[in-house]
Amino acid sequence: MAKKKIQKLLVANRGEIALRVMRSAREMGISTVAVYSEADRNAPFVRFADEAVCIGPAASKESYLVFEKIIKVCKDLKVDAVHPGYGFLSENGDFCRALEKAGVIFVGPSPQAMKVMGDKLAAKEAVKNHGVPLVPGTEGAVSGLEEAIKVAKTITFPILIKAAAGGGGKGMRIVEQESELKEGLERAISEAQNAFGDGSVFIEKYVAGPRHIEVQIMADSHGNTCYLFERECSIQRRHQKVVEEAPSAVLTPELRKRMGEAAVAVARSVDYTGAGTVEFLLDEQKNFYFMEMNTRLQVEHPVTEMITGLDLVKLQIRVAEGEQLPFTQDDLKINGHAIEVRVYAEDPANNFLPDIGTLTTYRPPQGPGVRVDDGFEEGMTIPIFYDPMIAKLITHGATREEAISRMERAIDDYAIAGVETTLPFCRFVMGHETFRKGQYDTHFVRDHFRPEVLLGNDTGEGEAAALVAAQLFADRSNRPAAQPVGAAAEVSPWKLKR
Ligand code: MV4
Repeated sequence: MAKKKIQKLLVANRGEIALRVMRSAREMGISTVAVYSEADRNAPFVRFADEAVCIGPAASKESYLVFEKIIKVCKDLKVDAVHPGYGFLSENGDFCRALEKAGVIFVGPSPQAMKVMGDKLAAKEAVKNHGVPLVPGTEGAVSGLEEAIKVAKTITFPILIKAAAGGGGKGMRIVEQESELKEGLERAISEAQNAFGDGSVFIEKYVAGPRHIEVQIMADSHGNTCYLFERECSIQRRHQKVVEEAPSAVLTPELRKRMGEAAVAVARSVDYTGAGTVEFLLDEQKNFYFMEMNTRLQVEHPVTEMITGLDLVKLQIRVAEGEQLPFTQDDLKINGHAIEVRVYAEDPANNFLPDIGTLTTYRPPQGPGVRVDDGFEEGMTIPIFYDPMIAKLITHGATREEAISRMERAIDDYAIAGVETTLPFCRFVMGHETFRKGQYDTHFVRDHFRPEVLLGNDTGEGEAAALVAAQLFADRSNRPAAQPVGAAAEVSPWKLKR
């Protein structure tokens, strides 16, 4: 790969990630271009950019997803490279190719690597001869009921039917016994066809009570690939992550090394370059299995930055310029512990219903070990057109305990009024003994959370919940009330309890 200095970077994204990418670019002396929709005219990322171009109406399909408009801006403003952030066009191979044709660098992997990893079956096929453990199941798409029955009997029920074109939990179906297999298979195929335009499905042994552990990798175009350790993302709701931490509380150094090396093997199998994430399931016996690879910078990348001291965006940019990674695997060490909680404009007391509105009060927490990646300011309205994430709150500490207590302090210091947020839910998680022990899996929310615990009228079903409530009460009672004065009507129930 030829080396080429990037002097001007366009960020094809919005909100917190656009701002976060531009900050690193600026520190590198790279000038920044924002593209924005009419709904984001006054957003901080637009103001931060050296240049900004409106690319259309609020709806993503008419702005952030129209890559012809973005490529036109690249040509008009003589942009050298595009960073796609996450979501939107970040995993769109056609966009990469169109940029390539226009002579613009895409900050990310090759379209080919993206394509293979975007197809879950192709991904399994690519990695299977590289010593990466896979969940037992079909090799390739299921040809029909006969094969499905045969495989299911070999691997034993329960099984999981997954769509090849799915991912992130979309298009999955559990089948508990043979009598349900015919109908389950038919439905899975028709759902996959409808949702993705591709009816290919495959079968895996269903792993009960798994943990979601993903490994951050970083690869340059000179054949160097390193793992930047893992993130534990098991606290999620309907496949939406809410709390992430690094490192995982349950990996031994030996298991960490094995998973890290497996992740590197996955990346190498497709000649991966740039930042990527290899997702594994870890079962109760601590066997790990490759699930999928995400070919983008992820929302939760800050926890990795906090424990490694690295700036993943700067590394992505250096790699895109054709530079070598500035470290080897042996140079990388884990420093302390980091936790991220996602602050969504959703009401956790009301089935996480999206709550739109204006941030009448918005004061993020500060202080040692606290990082806030956000894209809003007080007085701004959360647009209804996009993901309702307001911010990511990240804390770092010397130990997991310190990261947790720092997170509790930071959540309590976070003043948001005007919309309901997931902060009370995150506070609940931090106080929960199962979380504090690190002994949680992907069923945590289902098994431990009921909205009543946030409303303070818990019916006494769970001792843990009562303990948490008592803990929260004790925590609050020795603190002065810090309320936005005169905004009582807009104060959230969480804030009222303080
Ligand atoms: C599984 C599984 C159990 N067994 N595969 C969901 C997202 C996708 N990346 C993989 N997923 C799962 N695959 C087998 N063979 C359980 C899940 C799963 C899950 C995984 C990670 C995080 C949260 C999850 C929630 C439900 C199911």
